[in-house]
Amino acid sequence: MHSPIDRRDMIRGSVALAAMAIAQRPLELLGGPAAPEGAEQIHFREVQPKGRAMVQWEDLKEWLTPDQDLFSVGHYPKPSFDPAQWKLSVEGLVRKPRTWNLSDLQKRPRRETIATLECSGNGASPGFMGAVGNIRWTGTPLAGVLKECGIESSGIEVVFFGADEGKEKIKDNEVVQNFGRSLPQSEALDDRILLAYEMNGKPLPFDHGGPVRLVVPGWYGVAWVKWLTRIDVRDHRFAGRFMARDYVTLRGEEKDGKVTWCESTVGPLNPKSIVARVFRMKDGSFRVEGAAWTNGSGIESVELKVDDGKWVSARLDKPTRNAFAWRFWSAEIPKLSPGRHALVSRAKDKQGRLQPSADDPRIKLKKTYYEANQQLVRTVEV
Ligand SMILES: Nc1nc2c(c(=O)[nH]1)N[C@H]1C(S)=C(S)[C@@H](COP(=O)(O)O)O[C@H]1N2
Ligand SMILES: [Mo]
Repeated sequence: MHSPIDRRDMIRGSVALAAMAIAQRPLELLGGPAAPEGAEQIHFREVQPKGRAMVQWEDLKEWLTPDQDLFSVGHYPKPSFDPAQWKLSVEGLVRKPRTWNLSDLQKRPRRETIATLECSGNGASPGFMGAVGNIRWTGTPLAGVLKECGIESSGIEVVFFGADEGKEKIKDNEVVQNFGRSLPQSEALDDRILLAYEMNGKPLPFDHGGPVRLVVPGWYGVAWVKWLTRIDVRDHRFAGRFMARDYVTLRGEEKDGKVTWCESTVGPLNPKSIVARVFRMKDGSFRVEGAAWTNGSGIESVELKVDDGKWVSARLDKPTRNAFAWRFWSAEIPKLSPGRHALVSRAKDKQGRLQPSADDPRIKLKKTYYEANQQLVRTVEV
């Protein structure tokens, strides 16, 4: 059993109080389900393991994920460099190659965005189901920096390298590589992509890629290169490990009774939702709360199903102009008979994409664990 108030809750509580004190903040920043008065939280039978920084769904209270609850993923040993000496170079097929330091970037136009960061492995196992967070990022648009350097038209690919490196065996060669991911030139010039130097209003922590990381709203985390030090514009598609060997989804596609297999690199987010918290209200009804997110199209609707019942519409929390942030949602269940019940949600995004069930061919014929956006069934006993 956990003590009713642990240190994290206290930190979270004080963050919430601080947030309330800033009354002039836009309403959308305060969004988030308050614990309903006099309600009793019902815990799921499936227990989410603790121990690693992640969203603990049953504790989900704040729309903006507190720093200490944000997961962290690194594939190579953490890089060692003096953050004060940090530099970013833009090179390759550009007319004016250039190097920036942190204060150069901070003098450029400042842009803030709230965007959900999700690891594409999130949801692949019960121990890794909170690798997502909704964060306020601040930085300068990448597009301005690229335009200033003047990308050549032959520069079809923009490759982003982190300072972290490791040995890779490629065919019969063992070579040292930096963490690298790329975007096609047309995507890289999207002015919503940031060279971010702040997270939730404070300097970007080293663990999350400080002093500067790439923030690619609407894309899976693997594209959000941390400890960004080099941008290389090239005339060939980049096929480094994290584009072409790892973070590749293998899916079977059935047509006319025949399955063809397709490998694709992990890119933009898929629609996803989760049942996070359940309450028994004073009047005996139940309230279910959760979150939903997708690529930049935004969430269109969330539905909830109890046992073998019909899908019913959930209420989406206050709209936000920002399609890259997750939406909180809630639904009321008038009555539940004593015993066990299965609760499941599904999100639809504005592109009309529906979150698939676990037995949907899109999931059943997916052989790799990335992009695990299948509906998650949660069980309660009342
Ligand atoms: N340089 C570098 N950037 C990286 C990674 C990495 O290993 N090295 N991991 C990526 C992956 S897979 C994810 S999910 C996100 C996680 O970001 P976070 O650690 O801030 O949560 O960072 C991405 N950027
Ligand atoms: Mo990831």
